[in-house]
Formats: sequence, C-alpha cells, structure tokens
Amino acid sequence: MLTTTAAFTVSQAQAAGNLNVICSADVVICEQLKGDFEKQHDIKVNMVRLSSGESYAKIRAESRNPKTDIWWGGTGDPHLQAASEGLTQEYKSDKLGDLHEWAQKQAESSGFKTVGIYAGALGWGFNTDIFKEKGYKEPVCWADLLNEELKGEIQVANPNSSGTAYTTLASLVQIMGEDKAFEYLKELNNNISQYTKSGSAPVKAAARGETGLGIVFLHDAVAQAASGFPVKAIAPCEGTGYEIGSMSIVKGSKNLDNAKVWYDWALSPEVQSRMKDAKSFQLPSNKAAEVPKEAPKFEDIKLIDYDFTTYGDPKTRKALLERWDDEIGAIAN
Ligand code: S7P
Repeated sequence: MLTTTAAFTVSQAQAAGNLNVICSADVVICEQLKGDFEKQHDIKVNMVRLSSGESYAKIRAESRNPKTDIWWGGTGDPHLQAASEGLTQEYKSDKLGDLHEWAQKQAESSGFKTVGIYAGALGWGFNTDIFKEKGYKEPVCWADLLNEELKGEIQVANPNSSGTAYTTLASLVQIMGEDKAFEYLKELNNNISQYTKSGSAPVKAAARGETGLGIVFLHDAVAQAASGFPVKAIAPCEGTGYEIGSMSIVKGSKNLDNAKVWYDWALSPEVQSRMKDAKSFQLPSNKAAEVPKEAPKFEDIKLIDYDFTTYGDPKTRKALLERWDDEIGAIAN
C-alpha cells in the first residue's frame, strides 16, 4: 500500500512539474500548443522554437545530459536521423491506431522512436504583385525557377539548419538524380538572393515584397495568402517531395511522464483540429482530425514517392549536406 501511494505521489508530482519542449514549426502554432497544453494540465511548458536541423543538433549536443523532453514538429528526416542514432526513445502511444498509415509507418520505421503528426508537400509561393509589375512569367515548374529574369528574386533556406530546405534538396535528388540536382542547384544559385536559417522565412519575405518568390512548404505559402498577402502557392509540374512532420521523446528525458502526457495529447483529434486556428494548414495525422479547407491536398499535387528511409538515414543526410556546403554553400552570395 505504502509503495502504491509513494508511486502515485511521484507520478502526480511529475505531472504537476515541468516539460521542456523544442518546437520546430511556426512560432504561432508553437505558442498556441503551449498555451492550450498549460490550460489543460498542471504542467509548466518551457518551450524553445528552433528549425529542424538546429533542433537535431541541439539534442545531439546535449545527449549526455538531455535538457529537452519533447521535440514537437519539424520535418521527419532529422527525427529519423535522431532515432537511428539513439537520441530519442521508443514510445507506443495508445493513439497510434488512430493515425493515418503514413504516420504509423513513420513510427514503425523508427522502432517507435518518432511518429508522424502532420504532412505537407513542398513547392513555392510567389508575390503576385511583384510578378505582375515586373512582367515575370508565372513559374509552374522547377525548371522555370532558372529563368534569368528571376535573378536575385528567390529565397530558400539553408538545408543545414532547415528541414524545409533539406526536403527540397532530397526531393530534387530524387526527381533528377544527385549530379543533375546539384547542377540545377548551382544554376538556381544565380537567382538566389539569400539562404535563410528558417524554412518558412522565404515566403514571409515574398509576402512582404522583400523578394519575389520563396521555396517553401505549400501550407506555409497558403498561410501567407490566408493572412491577406498577395501570395500564390505553386506545386511544381515535374513533381515534388513532402514531409511527415514528426514528434519524438528525447532519450534520457528528465520529465518522462509529462513527455508522454504531451505526446498522447498532441496526437488527439482535438489538438490537431485546432492547428488551423494558428494558420497551420498541414494535413493532420489523426484520421478523426478536421482537415483544414485551406490545406493543399495530396491528391491535387504530383507527389514523388519520397524515400524517408534513405533520406532520413544519417549517412545520406550527412553526405548530401557536405556536398551542399562544398558545391552550393561555397558559392552562395
Ligand atoms: O511552418 C510550418 C513548417 O513548415 O515548419 C516546419 C519546418 O521544418 C520548420 O522549419 P525549418 O525548415 O526551419 O526547419 C515544418 O515541419 C512545418 O510544416
């Protein structure tokens, strides 16, 4: 009896404690999740917003003395890399069976060390006012982004820090083959004004007229249009890649019970249905969650069969990023 009471007290104490979260999606949805979770639980959330690649690097750097409990959001590739390097830990939520097959597959392929929470396809958003004013042709294919008239008009993130940009790199490699993709990226570099740190920054800049076009996830372009900016989202004609936005519990989490409470909560249809209120228009992983009417639908997009196992593998990711640094980072403006 004494043992049971003691155990109960410990778990209650943890449930009323803290939770350290890295959030790798847009800051607005990160703040909404923190607020909602704290309202519904007696747990204080300490949250930091970092891009996907930066989050992976932080978790790796802290692996001997983990400071993070939950890593929510961001592209799936670095989550898979963290899983295969033993930086995150297995957890089988009761909610797994409620998820779409793609989200369950993400969990199974990682030994249940990560799970899909949303999905979204890659493309770009361009400023329709700028394009009209300057008489630019509407770019509908990857090939169109090489048009000389777009010199200095395109932004994309750096794939070392950004999951969006790594998805772009890995998608182009799968569409064109590795050497051709790097030739393409070298040519594209002539039109790039800036490689940003965060993945959605390029389309935010396009929305505000600071650049003509940003290569981003389509839902991030749609979010700018939904906020009233003159942005049109394009899914490239040759085909495109997509992300399975993921969530993982950090190995050695010091607030493990609380991490599991967040994990189960974040997989629920109620939480996922509310993402649209933060203009987060990804496709939710819970089958019962509401799909936002603004969400770009996979059936309307020419999607490649993105190979998550290969491109989430540490060796592949490291090799591609090194080649990007040598051949693109080195000539970047
Ligand atoms: O804004 C939402 C979103 O596109 O952000 C995540 C993205 O990885 C975050 O940024 P980085 O490219 O900077 O890593 C996506 O998972 C998510 O859909």
